[in-house]
Amino acid sequence: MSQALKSIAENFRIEGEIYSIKPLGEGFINDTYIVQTVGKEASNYLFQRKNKTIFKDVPSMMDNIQKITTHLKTKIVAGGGNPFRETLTLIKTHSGALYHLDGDGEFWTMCLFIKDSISYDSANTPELAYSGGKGIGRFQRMTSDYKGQLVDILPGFHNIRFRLEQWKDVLEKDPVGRKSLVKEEISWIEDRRGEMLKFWTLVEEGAIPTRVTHNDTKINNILFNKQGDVLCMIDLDTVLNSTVLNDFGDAIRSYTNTGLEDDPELENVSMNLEIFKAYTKGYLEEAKSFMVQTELDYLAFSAKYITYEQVLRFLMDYIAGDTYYKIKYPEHNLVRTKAQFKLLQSMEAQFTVMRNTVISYL
Ligand code: ADP
Ligand code: GN1
Ligand code: MG
Repeated sequence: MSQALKSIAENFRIEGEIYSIKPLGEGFINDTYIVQTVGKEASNYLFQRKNKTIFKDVPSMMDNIQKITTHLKTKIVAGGGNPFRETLTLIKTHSGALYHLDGDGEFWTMCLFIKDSISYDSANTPELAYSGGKGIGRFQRMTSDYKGQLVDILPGFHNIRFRLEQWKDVLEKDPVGRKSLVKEEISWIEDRRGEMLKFWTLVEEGAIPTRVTHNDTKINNILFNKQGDVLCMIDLDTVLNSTVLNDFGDAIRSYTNTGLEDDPELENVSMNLEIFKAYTKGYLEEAKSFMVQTELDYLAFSAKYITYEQVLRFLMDYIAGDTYYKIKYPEHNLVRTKAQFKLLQSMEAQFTVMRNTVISYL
């Protein structure tokens, strides 16, 4: 175990003696560890070095998380649930802060590790997808009456107008000379910009309302118990006010993919309609009570929107020289781009059925 990591972890109010710190998870952004302790109150903790290049205001991010988890805990307790399993519990430092700033200017945070929980990298069964749909639907329903302010810690995160401005900039700069290698991929973005901007205009004009949203609902950001029922949403770094449709769309992008997000074998990738149906059913059972008609009208479209956005973000990072996402090999962002585009095409081919599925669950 690294003594440097141990001495940082000891700044937090943990129970027991630290005996191990190990890397955890497949996240692309933060560095994540599990801290295990021994002793009378032995426990496990999730310990993270936040990516300060991406999260430019970690203190506000942690305040957002504390506000939302506190709101959720009140509701969970009122409903007879377990507030330490059904949402995250942040662990403060000895001085009462929600993060520790180390000598190198890095931000560290900690929360309780929820024992006997499972996260998946793919949704293998409709039952799991149904449960996941209920999970984000419940998270959104329970936060739909939140009256406090959240800081917009990632301005323009799922705003395609903003993303297309970044895109223009990257294409103009072409910093590593990759633009000429991806002419066809660039046309995928350009061909669809109109319909994507039309959707976002509805959000800008308020026809689609903004609410508390998670903004990173891929399947490994939700915990299940061993029976396959949902426990809670995790990875709350991106909680902010946006449209709930992005949460639905991002989950569909992740759950329904028959291949991997970065599958090099494109024939593996497609949208599994059975998984889509199950997720949508679970989601709407929890969420339709607070949604307005325009949200319901665009629910199926949101899957295409977020998948398009992901194609754009991966391709943009490839052209930019791989500055945002962690990569495992040089062409990784291009492989991700192609796999996500294949998924988008599969959604486009099945879009009528997707819309009819939504209508059938209303
Ligand atoms: P990243 O930002 O790197 O994606 P996450 O917060 O999603 O980090 O954590 C990475 C993985 O660690 C998750 O996919 C999940 O498997 C596990 N995990 C995260 N938080 C908890 C928790 N509180 N309890 C149990 N497991 C967790
Ligand atoms: C990132 O942190 P992680 O791995 O859960 C990214 C998401 C992307 C996702 C693609 C803050 O999520 O927006 O959809 O990768 N998070 C951030 O897998 O950019
Ligand atoms: Mg994560």
